[in-house]
Amino acid sequence: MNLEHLTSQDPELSAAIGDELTRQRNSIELIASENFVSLAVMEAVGSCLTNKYAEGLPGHRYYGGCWAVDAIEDIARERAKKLFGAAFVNVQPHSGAQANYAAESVFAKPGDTVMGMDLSNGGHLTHGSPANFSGKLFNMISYGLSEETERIDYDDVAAKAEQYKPRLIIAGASAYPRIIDFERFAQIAHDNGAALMVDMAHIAGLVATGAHPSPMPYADVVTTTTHKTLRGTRGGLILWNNEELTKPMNSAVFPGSQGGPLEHVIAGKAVAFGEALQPSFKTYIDNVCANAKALGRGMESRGLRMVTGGTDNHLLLVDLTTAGEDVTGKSAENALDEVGITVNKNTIPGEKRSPFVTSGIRVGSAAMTTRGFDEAEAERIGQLIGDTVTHLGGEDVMAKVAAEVKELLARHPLYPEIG
Ligand code: DSN
Repeated sequence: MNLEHLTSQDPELSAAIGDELTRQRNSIELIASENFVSLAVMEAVGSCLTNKYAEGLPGHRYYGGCWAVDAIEDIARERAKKLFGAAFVNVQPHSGAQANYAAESVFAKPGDTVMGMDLSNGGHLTHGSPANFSGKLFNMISYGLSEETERIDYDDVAAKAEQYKPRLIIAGASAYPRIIDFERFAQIAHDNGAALMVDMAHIAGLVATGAHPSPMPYADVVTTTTHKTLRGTRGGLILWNNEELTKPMNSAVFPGSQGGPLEHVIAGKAVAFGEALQPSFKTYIDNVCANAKALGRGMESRGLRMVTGGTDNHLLLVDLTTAGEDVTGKSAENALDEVGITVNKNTIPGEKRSPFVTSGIRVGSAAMTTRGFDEAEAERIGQLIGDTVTHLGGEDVMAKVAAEVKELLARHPLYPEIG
Protein backbone atom coordinates (compact mmCIF):
# COMPACT_ATOMS: atom_id res chain seq x y z
CA MET A 1 0.00 0.00 0.00
CA ASN A 2 1.92 2.94 -1.32
CA LEU A 3 0.37 6.18 -0.07
CA GLU A 4 3.04 8.42 -1.58
CA HIS A 5 0.67 10.54 -3.67
CA LEU A 6 -2.05 10.66 -1.05
CA THR A 7 0.44 11.74 1.59
CA SER A 8 1.71 14.65 -0.47
CA GLN A 9 -1.74 15.75 -1.70
CA ASP A 10 -3.84 15.10 1.40
CA PRO A 11 -1.71 14.57 4.50
CA GLU A 12 -4.73 14.77 6.80
CA LEU A 13 -6.43 11.77 5.19
CA SER A 14 -3.20 9.88 4.75
CA ALA A 15 -2.50 10.27 8.47
CA ALA A 16 -5.98 8.97 9.30
CA ILE A 17 -5.38 5.85 7.19
CA GLY A 18 -2.03 5.47 8.90
CA ASP A 19 -3.82 5.59 12.26
CA GLU A 20 -6.05 2.70 11.22
CA LEU A 21 -3.07 0.65 10.08
CA THR A 22 -1.43 1.32 13.44
CA ARG A 23 -4.62 0.28 15.24
CA GLN A 24 -4.83 -2.95 13.24
CA ARG A 25 -1.18 -3.69 13.96
CA ASN A 26 -1.44 -2.98 17.68
CA SER A 27 -4.36 -5.18 18.64
CA ILE A 28 -5.23 -8.85 18.51
CA GLU A 29 -8.19 -8.81 16.13
CA LEU A 30 -10.90 -11.21 17.27
CA ILE A 31 -13.99 -9.72 15.64
CA ALA A 32 -15.42 -12.84 14.01
CA SER A 33 -16.48 -11.09 10.81
CA GLU A 34 -13.14 -9.42 10.11
CA ASN A 35 -9.95 -10.56 8.43
CA PHE A 36 -6.77 -9.19 6.81
CA VAL A 37 -6.61 -9.32 3.02
CA SER A 38 -3.40 -9.93 1.09
CA LEU A 39 -1.50 -7.04 -0.43
CA ALA A 40 -2.48 -8.46 -3.84
CA VAL A 41 -6.17 -8.03 -2.97
CA MET A 42 -5.49 -4.49 -1.75
CA GLU A 43 -3.66 -3.61 -4.95
CA ALA A 44 -6.58 -4.84 -7.09
CA VAL A 45 -9.10 -2.87 -5.04
CA GLY A 46 -6.92 0.23 -5.18
CA SER A 47 -6.51 0.03 -8.97
CA CYS A 48 -7.66 2.11 -11.98
CA LEU A 49 -10.74 -0.13 -12.28
CA THR A 50 -12.52 2.31 -9.96
CA ASN A 51 -12.81 4.62 -12.97
CA LYS A 52 -14.98 2.34 -15.09
CA TYR A 53 -18.75 2.21 -15.47
CA ALA A 54 -19.93 -1.25 -16.56
CA GLU A 55 -23.66 -1.58 -15.91
CA GLY A 56 -24.84 -4.96 -17.14
CA LEU A 57 -22.94 -8.24 -17.30
CA PRO A 58 -19.79 -9.26 -19.23
CA GLY A 59 -20.61 -9.17 -22.96
CA HIS A 60 -23.88 -7.28 -22.31
CA ARG A 61 -22.97 -3.87 -20.98
CA TYR A 62 -24.64 -0.50 -21.27
CA TYR A 63 -21.28 1.26 -21.79
CA GLY A 64 -18.43 1.04 -24.28
CA GLY A 65 -14.85 0.19 -23.39
CA CYS A 66 -15.74 -2.76 -21.17
CA TRP A 67 -13.53 -5.46 -22.71
CA ALA A 68 -10.95 -5.39 -19.93
CA VAL A 69 -13.46 -5.35 -17.06
CA ASP A 70 -15.44 -8.07 -18.86
CA ALA A 71 -12.38 -10.30 -18.66
CA ILE A 72 -11.88 -9.43 -14.98
CA GLU A 73 -15.49 -10.09 -14.03
CA ASP A 74 -15.41 -13.38 -15.96
CA ILE A 75 -12.32 -14.48 -14.01
CA ALA A 76 -14.14 -13.65 -10.76
CA ARG A 77 -17.25 -15.55 -11.88
CA GLU A 78 -15.37 -18.67 -13.01
CA ARG A 79 -13.29 -18.80 -9.82
CA ALA A 80 -16.34 -18.34 -7.57
CA LYS A 81 -18.22 -21.15 -9.37
CA LYS A 82 -15.23 -23.47 -9.04
CA LEU A 83 -14.65 -22.59 -5.39
CA PHE A 84 -18.22 -23.36 -4.32
CA GLY A 85 -19.30 -25.87 -6.96
CA ALA A 86 -22.05 -23.57 -8.24
CA ALA A 87 -23.49 -23.47 -11.74
CA PHE A 88 -24.31 -19.74 -11.71
CA VAL A 89 -23.04 -16.70 -9.86
CA ASN A 90 -23.38 -12.95 -9.64
CA VAL A 91 -20.26 -11.25 -8.28
CA GLN A 92 -21.65 -7.70 -8.35
CA PRO A 93 -23.42 -7.22 -4.98
CA HIS A 94 -21.65 -4.41 -3.17
CA SER A 95 -22.16 -6.12 0.19
CA GLY A 96 -23.82 -9.03 1.95
CA ALA A 97 -26.90 -6.91 2.66
CA GLN A 98 -27.19 -6.03 -1.06
CA ALA A 99 -26.83 -9.71 -1.97
CA ASN A 100 -29.53 -10.64 0.54
CA TYR A 101 -31.89 -7.93 -0.67
CA ALA A 102 -31.54 -9.11 -4.28
CA ALA A 103 -31.93 -12.82 -3.45
CA GLU A 104 -34.87 -12.29 -1.09
CA SER A 105 -36.67 -10.12 -3.66
CA VAL A 106 -36.53 -12.95 -6.22
CA PHE A 107 -38.50 -15.29 -3.96
CA ALA A 108 -40.77 -12.97 -1.98
CA LYS A 109 -42.85 -9.91 -2.81
CA PRO A 110 -43.60 -7.16 -0.27
CA GLY A 111 -46.12 -8.51 2.23
CA ASP A 112 -45.15 -12.17 1.69
CA THR A 113 -44.21 -14.34 4.64
CA VAL A 114 -40.50 -15.08 5.09
CA MET A 115 -38.78 -16.96 7.93
CA GLY A 116 -35.34 -16.14 9.32
CA MET A 117 -33.33 -16.67 12.46
CA ASP A 118 -33.98 -14.23 15.28
CA LEU A 119 -31.24 -11.57 15.45
CA SER A 120 -30.82 -11.86 19.22
CA ASN A 121 -30.32 -15.61 18.78
CA GLY A 122 -27.50 -15.12 16.30
CA GLY A 123 -29.29 -14.26 13.03
CA HIS A 124 -28.66 -11.15 10.93
CA LEU A 125 -30.37 -7.79 10.36
CA THR A 126 -31.25 -8.77 6.79
CA HIS A 127 -32.95 -11.97 7.98
CA GLY A 128 -35.97 -10.10 9.29
CA SER A 129 -35.04 -7.38 11.78
CA PRO A 130 -37.89 -4.82 12.02
CA ALA A 131 -35.23 -2.11 11.63
CA ASN A 132 -34.09 -3.52 8.27
CA PHE A 133 -35.66 -3.69 4.77
CA SER A 134 -36.37 -7.39 5.38
CA GLY A 135 -38.54 -6.70 8.41
CA LYS A 136 -40.23 -3.73 6.74
CA LEU A 137 -40.95 -5.43 3.40
CA PHE A 138 -41.89 -8.93 4.45
CA ASN A 139 -44.12 -10.51 7.04
CA MET A 140 -41.21 -11.94 8.99
CA ILE A 141 -41.49 -14.95 11.24
CA SER A 142 -38.46 -15.67 13.43
CA TYR A 143 -37.18 -19.01 14.56
CA GLY A 144 -34.62 -19.48 17.28
CA LEU A 145 -32.58 -21.82 19.39
CA SER A 146 -33.50 -24.69 21.64
CA GLU A 147 -33.28 -23.39 25.22
CA GLU A 148 -31.75 -26.66 26.30
CA THR A 149 -29.01 -27.12 23.68
CA GLU A 150 -28.62 -23.50 22.51
CA ARG A 151 -28.52 -24.95 18.98
CA ILE A 152 -30.97 -24.24 16.15
CA ASP A 153 -34.31 -25.75 17.05
CA TYR A 154 -35.13 -27.55 13.78
CA ASP A 155 -38.43 -28.78 15.20
CA ASP A 156 -39.41 -25.16 15.84
CA VAL A 157 -38.39 -24.26 12.27
CA ALA A 158 -40.51 -27.14 10.91
CA ALA A 159 -43.53 -26.31 13.09
CA LYS A 160 -43.43 -22.62 12.09
CA ALA A 161 -42.95 -23.47 8.40
CA GLU A 162 -46.02 -25.70 8.56
CA GLN A 163 -48.04 -23.07 10.40
CA TYR A 164 -47.07 -19.98 8.40
CA LYS A 165 -46.27 -21.48 4.96
CA PRO A 166 -43.58 -18.90 4.14
CA ARG A 167 -42.44 -18.20 0.56
CA LEU A 168 -38.82 -18.25 1.70
CA ILE A 169 -36.82 -19.63 4.61
CA ILE A 170 -33.46 -18.03 5.33
CA ALA A 171 -30.77 -20.14 7.00
CA GLY A 172 -27.47 -18.71 8.17
CA ALA A 173 -26.22 -16.73 11.14
CA SER A 174 -23.71 -14.17 12.32
CA ALA A 175 -23.16 -15.52 15.82
CA TYR A 176 -23.73 -19.27 15.74
CA PRO A 177 -20.76 -21.51 16.65
CA ARG A 178 -22.11 -24.83 15.39
CA ILE A 179 -22.58 -26.69 12.10
CA ILE A 180 -25.84 -25.75 10.35
CA ASP A 181 -27.80 -28.66 8.86
CA PHE A 182 -28.64 -27.27 5.42
CA GLU A 183 -30.14 -30.56 4.25
CA ARG A 184 -32.66 -30.42 7.10
CA PHE A 185 -33.47 -26.79 6.32
CA ALA A 186 -34.05 -27.66 2.64
CA GLN A 187 -36.32 -30.53 3.55
CA ILE A 188 -38.40 -28.29 5.84
CA ALA A 189 -38.57 -25.52 3.24
CA HIS A 190 -39.43 -27.72 0.28
CA ASP A 191 -41.94 -29.82 2.24
CA ASN A 192 -43.82 -26.60 2.91
CA GLY A 193 -43.60 -25.03 -0.54
CA ALA A 194 -40.92 -22.52 0.45
CA ALA A 195 -37.59 -21.75 -1.20
CA LEU A 196 -34.42 -21.98 0.88
CA MET A 197 -31.87 -19.17 0.92
CA VAL A 198 -28.63 -19.83 2.77
CA ASP A 199 -26.56 -16.83 3.86
CA MET A 200 -23.17 -18.44 4.47
CA ALA A 201 -21.31 -15.16 5.00
CA HIS A 202 -19.57 -16.15 8.20
CA ILE A 203 -18.57 -19.65 7.16
CA ALA A 204 -17.86 -19.16 3.44
CA GLY A 205 -14.16 -19.92 3.89
CA LEU A 206 -15.02 -23.12 5.76
CA VAL A 207 -17.50 -24.12 3.05
CA ALA A 208 -14.88 -23.47 0.35
CA THR A 209 -12.48 -25.96 1.94
CA GLY A 210 -15.00 -28.53 3.20
CA ALA A 211 -14.58 -27.64 6.89
CA HIS A 212 -18.34 -26.97 6.97
CA PRO A 213 -20.87 -28.88 4.79
CA SER A 214 -21.78 -26.92 1.67
CA PRO A 215 -25.29 -25.51 1.23
CA MET A 216 -24.94 -25.65 -2.59
CA PRO A 217 -26.57 -29.09 -3.06
CA TYR A 218 -29.61 -28.07 -0.99
CA ALA A 219 -30.32 -24.34 -1.16
CA ASP A 220 -32.21 -22.60 -3.96
CA VAL A 221 -29.87 -19.67 -3.55
CA VAL A 222 -26.73 -19.04 -1.51
CA THR A 223 -25.48 -15.58 -0.57
CA THR A 224 -22.28 -14.57 1.13
CA THR A 225 -19.95 -11.74 1.90
CA THR A 226 -16.42 -12.11 0.61
CA HIS A 227 -14.48 -10.60 3.50
CA LYS A 228 -14.98 -12.80 6.54
CA THR A 229 -13.46 -16.29 6.69
CA LEU A 230 -13.16 -16.11 2.88
CA ARG A 231 -10.51 -13.40 3.44
CA GLY A 232 -11.28 -11.27 0.42
CA THR A 233 -12.20 -7.67 -0.15
CA ARG A 234 -15.39 -6.33 1.43
CA GLY A 235 -18.29 -7.31 -0.84
CA GLY A 236 -21.13 -9.70 -1.65
CA LEU A 237 -21.81 -12.70 -3.87
CA ILE A 238 -24.83 -14.75 -4.96
CA LEU A 239 -24.66 -18.40 -6.14
CA TRP A 240 -27.35 -20.75 -7.47
CA ASN A 241 -27.72 -23.92 -9.52
CA ASN A 242 -31.10 -23.61 -11.26
CA GLU A 243 -30.80 -21.94 -14.67
CA GLU A 244 -34.37 -20.64 -14.43
CA LEU A 245 -33.24 -18.33 -11.63
CA THR A 246 -30.48 -16.77 -13.69
CA LYS A 247 -32.46 -13.96 -15.31
CA PRO A 248 -34.46 -12.93 -12.22
CA MET A 249 -31.41 -13.14 -9.97
CA ASN A 250 -29.19 -11.05 -12.24
CA SER A 251 -32.02 -8.54 -12.76
CA ALA A 252 -32.58 -8.30 -9.01
CA VAL A 253 -28.98 -7.13 -8.65
CA PHE A 254 -28.99 -4.81 -11.69
CA PRO A 255 -31.18 -2.91 -12.39
CA GLY A 256 -33.27 -4.15 -9.45
CA SER A 257 -31.16 -2.88 -6.59
CA GLN A 258 -27.81 -1.57 -7.83
CA GLY A 259 -26.35 0.59 -10.57
CA GLY A 260 -22.80 0.27 -11.83
CA PRO A 261 -20.81 -2.63 -10.40
CA LEU A 262 -17.62 -1.85 -8.49
CA GLU A 263 -15.16 -3.47 -10.89
CA HIS A 264 -12.16 -2.69 -8.66
CA VAL A 265 -13.89 -4.59 -5.87
CA ILE A 266 -14.82 -7.42 -8.25
CA ALA A 267 -11.13 -7.64 -9.17
CA GLY A 268 -10.32 -7.88 -5.46
CA LYS A 269 -12.87 -10.68 -5.13
CA ALA A 270 -11.26 -12.49 -8.09
CA VAL A 271 -7.83 -12.32 -6.44
CA ALA A 272 -9.24 -13.64 -3.15
CA PHE A 273 -11.11 -16.49 -4.88
CA GLY A 274 -7.82 -17.40 -6.59
CA GLU A 275 -6.13 -17.49 -3.18
CA ALA A 276 -8.93 -19.59 -1.70
CA LEU A 277 -8.51 -22.14 -4.50
CA GLN A 278 -4.91 -22.80 -3.42
CA PRO A 279 -4.14 -25.77 -1.12
CA SER A 280 -2.64 -23.33 1.40
CA PHE A 281 -6.13 -21.90 2.02
CA LYS A 282 -7.31 -25.27 3.32
CA THR A 283 -4.41 -25.28 5.78
CA TYR A 284 -5.38 -21.75 6.79
CA ILE A 285 -9.01 -22.72 7.45
CA ASP A 286 -7.96 -25.84 9.39
CA ASN A 287 -5.84 -23.55 11.55
CA VAL A 288 -8.74 -21.10 11.95
CA CYS A 289 -10.93 -23.92 13.32
CA ALA A 290 -8.16 -25.26 15.59
CA ASN A 291 -7.46 -21.76 16.90
CA ALA A 292 -11.14 -21.15 17.68
CA LYS A 293 -11.21 -24.31 19.79
CA ALA A 294 -7.97 -23.27 21.50
CA LEU A 295 -9.34 -19.79 22.31
CA GLY A 296 -12.32 -21.56 23.89
CA ARG A 297 -10.09 -23.84 25.98
CA GLY A 298 -8.18 -20.82 27.24
CA MET A 299 -11.32 -18.93 28.25
CA GLU A 300 -12.88 -22.03 29.85
CA SER A 301 -9.74 -22.48 31.94
CA ARG A 302 -10.62 -19.09 33.51
CA GLY A 303 -14.19 -20.18 34.25
CA LEU A 304 -15.99 -18.64 31.28
CA ARG A 305 -18.85 -20.58 29.67
CA MET A 306 -18.96 -21.04 25.92
CA VAL A 307 -22.53 -20.97 24.54
CA THR A 308 -23.33 -24.52 23.27
CA GLY A 309 -20.20 -25.71 25.09
CA GLY A 310 -17.75 -24.89 22.30
CA THR A 311 -17.43 -24.39 18.57
CA ASP A 312 -17.42 -26.25 15.26
CA ASN A 313 -16.36 -23.21 13.26
CA HIS A 314 -14.37 -19.99 13.52
CA LEU A 315 -16.26 -18.32 16.36
CA LEU A 316 -17.27 -18.61 19.97
CA LEU A 317 -20.06 -16.95 21.82
CA VAL A 318 -19.00 -16.32 25.40
CA ASP A 319 -21.51 -16.16 28.24
CA LEU A 320 -20.11 -13.49 30.57
CA THR A 321 -22.61 -14.14 33.33
CA THR A 322 -20.00 -16.67 34.45
CA ALA A 323 -17.42 -13.89 34.87
CA GLY A 324 -19.28 -11.93 37.55
CA GLU A 325 -22.63 -10.25 38.05
CA ASP A 326 -21.51 -6.83 36.87
CA VAL A 327 -19.63 -8.01 33.82
CA THR A 328 -21.47 -7.09 30.62
CA GLY A 329 -20.57 -7.44 26.97
CA LYS A 330 -20.06 -3.68 26.86
CA SER A 331 -17.73 -3.50 29.86
CA ALA A 332 -15.78 -6.55 28.64
CA GLU A 333 -15.41 -5.12 25.12
CA ASN A 334 -14.09 -1.84 26.58
CA ALA A 335 -11.66 -3.53 28.97
CA LEU A 336 -10.37 -5.83 26.24
CA ASP A 337 -9.89 -2.80 23.98
CA GLU A 338 -7.72 -1.27 26.68
CA VAL A 339 -5.41 -4.28 26.80
CA GLY A 340 -5.17 -4.56 23.00
CA ILE A 341 -7.71 -7.29 22.25
CA THR A 342 -10.58 -6.39 19.89
CA VAL A 343 -13.92 -8.23 20.23
CA ASN A 344 -17.56 -7.23 20.00
CA LYS A 345 -20.27 -7.42 22.62
CA ASN A 346 -23.01 -9.83 21.62
CA THR A 347 -26.37 -11.00 22.85
CA ILE A 348 -26.50 -14.56 24.12
CA PRO A 349 -29.46 -16.98 24.11
CA GLY A 350 -32.05 -15.87 26.65
CA GLU A 351 -30.45 -12.39 26.74
CA LYS A 352 -31.76 -10.13 29.51
CA ARG A 353 -29.78 -6.98 28.68
CA SER A 354 -30.18 -4.55 25.77
CA PRO A 355 -28.20 -5.08 22.53
CA PHE A 356 -26.10 -2.05 23.50
CA VAL A 357 -25.00 -3.72 26.74
CA THR A 358 -25.45 -7.52 26.33
CA SER A 359 -24.25 -10.40 28.49
CA GLY A 360 -21.80 -11.86 26.01
CA ILE A 361 -18.94 -11.31 23.63
CA ARG A 362 -18.32 -12.90 20.24
CA VAL A 363 -14.77 -14.06 19.57
CA GLY A 364 -13.47 -15.21 16.19
CA SER A 365 -10.19 -16.67 14.98
CA ALA A 366 -10.08 -15.79 11.25
CA ALA A 367 -8.02 -12.58 11.44
CA MET A 368 -5.62 -13.72 14.18
CA THR A 369 -4.91 -16.90 12.20
CA THR A 370 -4.12 -14.85 9.09
CA ARG A 371 -1.68 -12.94 11.24
CA GLY A 372 0.07 -16.20 12.12
CA PHE A 373 -0.97 -17.02 15.69
CA ASP A 374 -0.84 -20.76 16.40
CA GLU A 375 -2.92 -22.96 18.70
CA ALA A 376 -0.73 -22.52 21.80
CA GLU A 377 -0.86 -18.75 21.36
CA ALA A 378 -4.62 -18.87 20.78
CA GLU A 379 -5.11 -20.78 24.02
CA ARG A 380 -2.97 -18.21 25.85
CA ILE A 381 -5.00 -15.37 24.30
CA GLY A 382 -8.14 -17.11 25.56
CA GLN A 383 -6.63 -17.14 29.06
CA LEU A 384 -5.75 -13.45 28.77
CA ILE A 385 -9.36 -12.66 27.78
CA GLY A 386 -10.50 -14.63 30.82
CA ASP A 387 -8.04 -12.82 33.11
CA THR A 388 -9.21 -9.44 31.82
CA VAL A 389 -12.96 -9.97 32.05
CA THR A 390 -12.75 -11.55 35.48
CA HIS A 391 -10.66 -8.60 36.77
CA LEU A 392 -12.42 -5.60 35.20
CA GLY A 393 -10.78 -2.43 36.50
CA GLY A 394 -7.98 -4.41 38.12
CA GLU A 395 -5.06 -2.24 37.04
CA ASP A 396 -2.30 -4.75 37.86
CA VAL A 397 -3.90 -7.60 35.95
CA MET A 398 -4.77 -5.40 33.00
CA ALA A 399 -1.25 -3.97 32.81
CA LYS A 400 0.22 -7.48 32.82
CA VAL A 401 -2.19 -8.63 30.11
CA ALA A 402 -1.47 -5.54 27.99
CA ALA A 403 2.26 -6.21 28.22
CA GLU A 404 1.85 -9.81 27.16
CA VAL A 405 -0.48 -8.83 24.30
CA LYS A 406 2.22 -6.46 23.06
CA GLU A 407 4.78 -9.24 23.15
CA LEU A 408 2.45 -11.63 21.27
CA LEU A 409 1.76 -8.99 18.61
CA ALA A 410 5.46 -8.38 18.09
CA ARG A 411 5.89 -12.06 17.15
CA HIS A 412 3.49 -11.67 14.21
CA PRO A 413 3.88 -8.28 12.54
CA LEU A 414 0.97 -7.25 10.33
CA TYR A 415 1.81 -6.12 6.78
CA PRO A 416 5.55 -5.87 7.46
CA GLU A 417 6.04 -5.01 3.76
CA ILE A 418 4.25 -1.69 4.30
CA GLY A 419 6.17 1.12 5.90
N1 DSN B 1 -21.71 -7.23 10.72
C1 DSN B 1 -21.43 -8.60 10.40
C2 DSN B 1 -20.94 -9.37 11.57
O1 DSN B 1 -20.22 -8.81 12.36
O2 DSN B 1 -21.25 -10.55 11.70
C3 DSN B 1 -22.55 -9.28 9.74
O3 DSN B 1 -22.88 -8.57 8.59
